[in-house]
Amino acid sequence: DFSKLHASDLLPARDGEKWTEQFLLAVVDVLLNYIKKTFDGKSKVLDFHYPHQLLEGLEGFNLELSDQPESLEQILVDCRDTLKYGVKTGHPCFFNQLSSGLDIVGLAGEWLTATANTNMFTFEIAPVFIIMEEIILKKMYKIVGWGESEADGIFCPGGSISNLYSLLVARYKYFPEVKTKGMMALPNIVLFVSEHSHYSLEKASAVLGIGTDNVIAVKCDERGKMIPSDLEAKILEARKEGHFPLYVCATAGTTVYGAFDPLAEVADICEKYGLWMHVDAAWGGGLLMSKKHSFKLCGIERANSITWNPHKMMGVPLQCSTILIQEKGLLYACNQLSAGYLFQPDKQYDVAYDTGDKTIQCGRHVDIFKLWLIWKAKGTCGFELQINKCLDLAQYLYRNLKTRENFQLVLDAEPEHTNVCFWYIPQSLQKIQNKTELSRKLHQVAPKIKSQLMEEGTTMVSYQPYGDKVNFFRMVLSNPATKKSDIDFLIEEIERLGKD
Ligand code: ABU
Repeated sequence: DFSKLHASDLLPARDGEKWTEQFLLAVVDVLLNYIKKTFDGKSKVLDFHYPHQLLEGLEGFNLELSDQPESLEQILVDCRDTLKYGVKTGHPCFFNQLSSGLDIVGLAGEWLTATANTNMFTFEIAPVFIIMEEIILKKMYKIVGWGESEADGIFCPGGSISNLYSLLVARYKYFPEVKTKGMMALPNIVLFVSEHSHYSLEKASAVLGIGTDNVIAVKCDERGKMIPSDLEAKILEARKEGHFPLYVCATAGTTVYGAFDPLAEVADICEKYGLWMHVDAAWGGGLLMSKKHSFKLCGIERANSITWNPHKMMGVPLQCSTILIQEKGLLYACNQLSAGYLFQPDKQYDVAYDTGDKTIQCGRHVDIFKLWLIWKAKGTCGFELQINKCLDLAQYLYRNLKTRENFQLVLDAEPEHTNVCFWYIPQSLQKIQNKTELSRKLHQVAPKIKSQLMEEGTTMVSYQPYGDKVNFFRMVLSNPATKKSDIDFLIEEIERLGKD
């Protein structure tokens, strides 16, 4: 019974050890219950409530803060309710996001990380984690096909920030004076991204003062792959107009279609015109772990920089994202400011291990440990197995949908990644001849089904319009816990809720 106990009874309180142990065991009990439910296919994915309901408070779950301390009993109830009204992103029927699953060893890694509660900016306060980061980054350089000693990299908060780093470092490589003089000292630089690339490249351009107007969209084919001839034409056009073509971002695994750009051809063009080549492999990078699927990223070894998020296909708990830079020293040169209070040059160890000065942050969360621990626990081959399994399931879904008359695939081609995009077309819509009316009605189908799925809490899958295509479902698989029966269930649910 924790009803008479408060935070002040826990360590460092005198005699706080016993209550600390009991309280933490009770918290672990709450977490274990949630974990068991997460893996129980019969449990709900979510218990959906609207923002106003959460703001008003639900059956003893009050999010408002009080001036007086609440009992530890209430704190435990709050822990339970926070999980209860959240979304079980590790549930085998959660298909909403590119990152899903709940890796138990990774979870243990997060618990340890939170317990260590340290900061990645200096070796002096994160010695073990810094060395782990170096070891894993070297492994990743090797996997992408770079020599392990001459490359560089850093773990950072998410793929968008990794992409921002790539542009920041590319700009510095061509114009180091930007660090001191700013954008006024530079010609009008432009960059090239595919129509299907992630929006973070435009965001990075805005943040770095390059401007979104200077992000040039390169056409894609019907599968969502960048068309190299259009890239070349756009580079030449930009040159003619007096711009400075600086950077190309190719994508390995686009967010919606899961497309892989032709990396070798993009590399040829970058080499020919002297542009920095970045590969956004936030989503597709995991396929490098698979002997069966890594060929889809052929040419990535020629990139100057790569974004790769282990929190997506590799199933590492959020967040775990990397930026890899082929040229060693650039990250430091670009970002180093040598703050005297933190990065003293006369420490007793090699201060190159104070990786904080490579970053645009100061404080940096320890994202490395969970990945290191999972890698230890399952080995490289464990990642390969889980990635192959997800790809097999995507193929199963694609082939299944092909046989169903109420479903239409957005791309009628075997999936390259785990993205499978499709429309559900209820019987009543199949009779409509007028294209405009059909589009208008079809556009409403996916959001309606999605909202019902969420209200009932049985499964979650994403949808979006794309280009000239009205709202369609985007199914993605990255959770090793998902089985064929979960895919069947999703299809049945869409049919159940969507039929006339
Ligand atoms: N950073 C892209 C994530 C998008 C998604 O999970 O759908």
